[in-house]
Amino acid sequence: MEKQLEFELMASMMCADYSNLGREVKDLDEGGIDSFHIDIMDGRYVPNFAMSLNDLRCIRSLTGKPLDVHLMVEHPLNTIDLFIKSLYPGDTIYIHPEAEYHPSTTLQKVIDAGITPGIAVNPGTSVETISMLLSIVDKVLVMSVNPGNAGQMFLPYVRHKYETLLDYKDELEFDIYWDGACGEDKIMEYAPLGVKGFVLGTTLLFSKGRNYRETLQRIRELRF
Ligand code: S6P
Ligand code: MG
Repeated sequence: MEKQLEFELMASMMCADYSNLGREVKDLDEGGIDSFHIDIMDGRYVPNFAMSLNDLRCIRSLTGKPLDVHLMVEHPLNTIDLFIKSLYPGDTIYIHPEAEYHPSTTLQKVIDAGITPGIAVNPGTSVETISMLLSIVDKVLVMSVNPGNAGQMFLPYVRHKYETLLDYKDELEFDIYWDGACGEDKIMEYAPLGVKGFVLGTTLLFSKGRNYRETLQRIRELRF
């Protein structure tokens, strides 16, 4: 029998139209997005710059929905206070464990501040490498493309990692989120398996004109 599943949809705000960011946030908010995904890059950990702290603060002031801050920066401990200060309980910070000497120290700082702790896992990083952190974090953001850019091709070898993490998620109490090249086909395949949420960028949300409400509604009405 077909069924409707509950899953979260996040808007990748680096793909938004910055000529009218306020309108973008309002349309996504009213269109039914669950949270706003904020990609922060330092030009070192990844070869790009995306959104700034000012963009984050601007979006934080425009919506009451949660923010999902994805830090693609070297040594996030050095600047994590700036992000923590700009967020509310219920918001999330993801760090890349490879970017930090002592990722659990940084994650503890996030936890102590009442922000939801997460790790982002690169396509080339194995579950074994990050297994000790799985019991500390609430969320695991699995990268289906290499971090740094929107509009990239899905890397099929990450499928195996989703399967492994899905096996651990209940015992270690974390949720799995999808980031990169997310189309309806991926939601159809992975939401029923237990992936909790999907970051939507150019593949599904920002490439289809500006009617976010219609796009989000169509995704919500998918039958599994
Ligand atoms: C990539 C970043 C992602 C992208 C998102 C874009 O470094 O972390 O959040 O913005 O994946 O989606 P798409 O559909 O353009 O790949
Ligand atoms: Mg991201």
